[in-house]
Amino acid sequence: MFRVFAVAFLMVLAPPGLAQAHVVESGADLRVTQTFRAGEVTLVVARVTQVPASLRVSAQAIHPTSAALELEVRSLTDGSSSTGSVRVGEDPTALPIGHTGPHELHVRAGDEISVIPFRVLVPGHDPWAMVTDGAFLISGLLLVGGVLTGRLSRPIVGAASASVAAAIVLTVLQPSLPAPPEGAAPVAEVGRPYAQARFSTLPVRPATGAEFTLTLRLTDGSTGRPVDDLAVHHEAPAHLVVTSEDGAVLRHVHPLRTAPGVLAVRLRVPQPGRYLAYAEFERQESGGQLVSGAFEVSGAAQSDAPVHDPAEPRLTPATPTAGSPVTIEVSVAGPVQPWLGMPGHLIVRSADGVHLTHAHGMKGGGSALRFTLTFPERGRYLAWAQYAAEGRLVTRPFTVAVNR
Ligand SMILES: [Cu+2]
Repeated sequence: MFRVFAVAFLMVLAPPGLAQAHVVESGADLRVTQTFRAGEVTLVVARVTQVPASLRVSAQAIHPTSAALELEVRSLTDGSSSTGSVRVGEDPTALPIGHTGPHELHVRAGDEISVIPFRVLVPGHDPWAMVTDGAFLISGLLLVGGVLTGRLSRPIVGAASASVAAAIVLTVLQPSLPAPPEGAAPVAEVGRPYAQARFSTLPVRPATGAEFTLTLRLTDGSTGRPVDDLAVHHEAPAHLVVTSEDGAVLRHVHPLRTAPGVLAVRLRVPQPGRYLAYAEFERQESGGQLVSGAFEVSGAAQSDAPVHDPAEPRLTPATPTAGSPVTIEVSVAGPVQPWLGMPGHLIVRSADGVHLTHAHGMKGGGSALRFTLTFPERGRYLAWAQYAAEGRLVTRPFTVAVNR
């Protein structure tokens, strides 16, 4: 009883554990969004509490596609694997696994394959819990024994009190002596070096209206080796924003990991000219990073390209100032579905392409999404509010003038 109370108390005091978004553990499901040619899919790998287990994998999408995804889960510990297939919005498939530790989820859609590394973690064996339980058990036995025999002498009460005190001390110490989950990676002492990024397209000179592959190669700034330790943040290992220089075209996609340190996505754009590409990602145990590149598209403009519905946002203050936060409210029609774990996203690029920022929106007053951000310097900014509604991704462009 006392232990239950003490533990409950500690749970309130103890800070919540750092989110380890690239792992499958008893705490949370792993959600990874990937942009395939057929559409964007969020793979959901359900939590496990023990191994062997059946790993339940399902697929979700804003805009459901009927295409099946072929799945394979592979243990990097012994190479064992199991396969299955899943359709968006349907029941999860169960893939048997036998180990904790590093795994890969291979996802195939048509001729595209993404290999998603992740770790299976289960609660570790905690030697302190046994000691604490033992101490409480001894104190309980001493007290109960004393009451039953009618001899609650001072030595017995003293021994019981000592056991309770020892148990409390151990319980208090436990958060600083946690058992690492089984299957966890060794902890690096410091953050990782910056990743150096190189963007390329195939073909080298894409044509309007024709599919091309945009590839991002990441190498470690220290060793020059491929960067293959991206953490999943906002439900994707990397967020890629591609804009035409004039801002008329925007693509916000989540590239596939095609090889260690290589991320690729198939794109099609309607307008020729220069395009700016930005990728946001996070190495494990390190901060976020934004890298950029550019490429050229030739050919004639496609007249049948879908046109975005411009937004007329409400700004507070009405004239934003560089270096001070501004609140931007964008009205939405109809109920908003979560996308990448948030109701809304706002991408902001300076007209010259030097700055790119990304803000997350909360539901504001009435049917509006509210974003708060700070512009770094005066000038004209291109902005795109994005949210999911009625089974599609809505992009609402607007511009903001920052005067001083
Ligand atoms: Cu994204």
